[in-house]
Amino acid sequence: MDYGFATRAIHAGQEPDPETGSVIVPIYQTSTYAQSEVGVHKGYEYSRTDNPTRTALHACLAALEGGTYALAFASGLGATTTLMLMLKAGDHVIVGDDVYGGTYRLFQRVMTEFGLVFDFVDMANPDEVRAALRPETRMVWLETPTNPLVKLADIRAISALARQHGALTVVDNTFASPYGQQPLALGADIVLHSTTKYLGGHSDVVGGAIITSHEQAYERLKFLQNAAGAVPGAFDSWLVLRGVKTLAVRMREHERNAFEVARFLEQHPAVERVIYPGLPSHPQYELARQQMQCFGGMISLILCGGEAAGREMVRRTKLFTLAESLGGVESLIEMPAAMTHASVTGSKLEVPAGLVRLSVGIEDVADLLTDLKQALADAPTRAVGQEALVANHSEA
Ligand code: P1T
Repeated sequence: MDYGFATRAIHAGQEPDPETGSVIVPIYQTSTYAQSEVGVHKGYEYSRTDNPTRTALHACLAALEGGTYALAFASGLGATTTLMLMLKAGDHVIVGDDVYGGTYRLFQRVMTEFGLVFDFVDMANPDEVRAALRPETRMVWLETPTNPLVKLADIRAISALARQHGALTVVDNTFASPYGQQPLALGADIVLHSTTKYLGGHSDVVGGAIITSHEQAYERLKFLQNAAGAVPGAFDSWLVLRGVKTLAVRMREHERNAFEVARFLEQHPAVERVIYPGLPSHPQYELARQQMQCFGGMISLILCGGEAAGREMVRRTKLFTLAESLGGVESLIEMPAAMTHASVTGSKLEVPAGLVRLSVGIEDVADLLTDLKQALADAPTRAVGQEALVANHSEA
């Protein structure tokens, strides 16, 4: 039956246990499974290959992204590494010019050593993707919205271009979550998640996932998941499965709070620029409305006082904890250039030193606004800020 999103999040792959009636999928904390004769078993041999708790998570994640298959990994980067193992020396990958710093580091400082070739282009402009395609292009890799500049890519247009060329499109859907955006329905071949973020939702687990309906890609990835071994343990699989049950309600609250925070910041005299796909001021607002069902809780901003003011803001917030990561129920704040994206420094992907990133949680929004207000109380405002920005520039 074709259940709605919230129903699938709670039930897909999670029928009560036929033997005990357990309503919740048990944590099968075992590495191996008894065989009655050599090769005769109940579908499980060894937990790197398969584990029943992980199997339930696979079914649930596939149902949420509208895919046929899903595979869970020990981290988002574990999933990304496994996807790279589908390629061989000489293969070319087109990547967005704004991606998570760890993704860039893996591609540029690890995978190039194995002969893979990466081009980083502005995915906001499909013509740049078209111009970058080469005979040996095997994969187009995009984040939308991007981390940390919250730029969008037109999934439908780029997937169509890649498909014509015989290349696979991979969408890192971590920022939007499957509640906010369904890349497979828009033509993408593979969806990737850091389940550490909105899917887990409680900042208590590190994990990753790949979802696809592409049978050949799945067969290869399933083989590689076992062959390379970056699998999550049973308890971590269970934590993600539990987190996902409340994904729909959490995402609605993240979005509601993020809207209020974004509007508050947009009005604040100390704020130079706010980037949130739900704001009409976002340069790709129309695209956001077309391809996203929920704009999520990620906001980036630049203060009039530049980097110094940003550092002061993140030092002063109390409810917004200064920490890497995102997508949990609690609000976080960070400065990507010095933290999550330190590894893009000096590259084409370098992000503004003064950029501040908020992961808006689901606390009472009045408390979040009060916290931001006090953190910005002494920040340089527009007139003063112009001078500060000029000063920053001349230093560079
Ligand atoms: O941290 P890990 O579970 O390995 O996921 C990597 C990853 C992949 N894709 C995106 C879009 C991500 O944001 C991340 C991880 N990001 C952070 C830790 C961060 O604070 O941005």
